[in-house]
Amino acid sequence: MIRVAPSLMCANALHLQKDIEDLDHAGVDLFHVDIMDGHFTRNLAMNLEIVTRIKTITRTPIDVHLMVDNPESYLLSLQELQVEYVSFHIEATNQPLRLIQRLKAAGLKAGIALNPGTEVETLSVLADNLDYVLVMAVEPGFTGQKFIAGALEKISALKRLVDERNLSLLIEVDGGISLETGRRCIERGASILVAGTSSIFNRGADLYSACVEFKRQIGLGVTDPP
Ligand code: S6P
Ligand code: MG
Repeated sequence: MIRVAPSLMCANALHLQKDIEDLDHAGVDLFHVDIMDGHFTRNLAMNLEIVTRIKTITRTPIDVHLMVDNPESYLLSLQELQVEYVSFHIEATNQPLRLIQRLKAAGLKAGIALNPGTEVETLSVLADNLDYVLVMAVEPGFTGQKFIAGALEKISALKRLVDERNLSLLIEVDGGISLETGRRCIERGASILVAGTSSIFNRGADLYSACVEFKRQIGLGVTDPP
């Protein structure tokens, strides 16, 4: 099953609630929420306060992507907020296994994100403990960047790992996902596509139609509008 996770960093902050409602009507699977600290990446995006508000208007699972130093310090708050998925960057911690175990003990799905320059082999001893891996197809920090083709080989390498070890971990891809790059990621074994400016938010159409059309064109079933 392929899941579509719109990145709410790409939504219009002036009408975030309307955008979330439109995306929910279009039948998205997850909401991808980027949290940055200005240190790990040179930008700021969404924060825990916004996640609290988002949780009051949707039941769609929240997929938090932590692009922060010291991701351990966010654990308690994310647990209290009852978000469903949390990924942190392996480049940001010295004790990834410990953090994975803590996330899972808290009842959250645990993922590790890989910067474009980080090899899949880094995950070799961790993969069995993970619910998902987030492959960055752009350098973290900004929307609207070009898809880095090297991400495709990383997806294939992860898929081989999954098959060899009979793992159930999901492969999520984030950055520069368009119809074309999204299809190529699916062919390689990706199962969650982060949809941003390249796929739905800058398509010109209203957001509901853009999302429905993206799902249809990428080969996913589309639920009828309510
Ligand atoms: C980038 C962030 C992403 C973006 C998304 C934007 O640092 O992690 O989640 O929001 O990639 O999509 P696009 O299509 O503009 O690259
Ligand atoms: Mg992200």
